[in-house]
Amino acid sequence: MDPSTSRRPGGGVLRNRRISRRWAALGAVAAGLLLAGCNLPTFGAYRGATTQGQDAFKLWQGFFIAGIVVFAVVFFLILWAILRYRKRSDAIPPQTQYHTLVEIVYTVVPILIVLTLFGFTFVTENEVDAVTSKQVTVNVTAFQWGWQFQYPKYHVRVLGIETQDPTMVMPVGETVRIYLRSADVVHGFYVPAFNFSRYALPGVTNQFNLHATTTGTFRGQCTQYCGLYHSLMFFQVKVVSPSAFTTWVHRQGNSVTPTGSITSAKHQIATSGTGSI
Ligand SMILES: [Cu+2]
Repeated sequence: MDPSTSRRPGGGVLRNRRISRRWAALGAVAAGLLLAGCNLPTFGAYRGATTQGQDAFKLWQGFFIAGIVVFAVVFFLILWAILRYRKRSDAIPPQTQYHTLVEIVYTVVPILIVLTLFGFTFVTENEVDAVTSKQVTVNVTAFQWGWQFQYPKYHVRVLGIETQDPTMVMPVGETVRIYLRSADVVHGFYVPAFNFSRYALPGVTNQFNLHATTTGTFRGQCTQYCGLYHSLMFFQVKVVSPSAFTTWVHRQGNSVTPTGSITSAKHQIATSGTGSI
């Protein structure tokens, strides 16, 4: 039986109302999910131990939710098309060359989604990359194969090679400015718990702020394949209270060697067995 013959007068209006109600329900669910944003799963990412990392995390959550919504809509449409237009007889259904409204919708909607995601990314990147006021400065130098963390204000230098991971100590609740350099080849400064990664490039100084919000010790590593012992190029970031940071600085002050090349410092580490010189 032709379905059109069973339609009652006014049936189209009723159907439209039902569809509107379904979309309203879907919208309410989406709004509820957004309002409950804090309780949403992490989708495999770190929540971020710095304000910059938390900004990146929120962006990640937004992207993941957008991906889920797009997946659900596409999956529903595929399923609907399969069921609604399944073969019911040998009769060839009406053939249409184009459908202007549908074509406009499936062109405009993806463009709007991309523009929206681009806008959120732009805002977040500006927040993460902002280098405003700072309380502590750390010069970070990557080299084959280790890290040097130098605190110019306190004349403290921490250096570690492949067998001894160095630890960068920083105070919680204060803004730390990092000046990142490489002494030889391209390296990558990456702290997963901070949701942050940046190139260390020879001849270039990259600068960024880190504002830790929780204390703890976090793993860091080089993310660019930089030679034989790249896989051993780890470091730690230890976030402590400001008073503990001051204590640490004073303790380091007794064994400071603020000058000297990385090569000579590496030799000292190898012979003295300490990563803090
Ligand atoms: Cu490296």
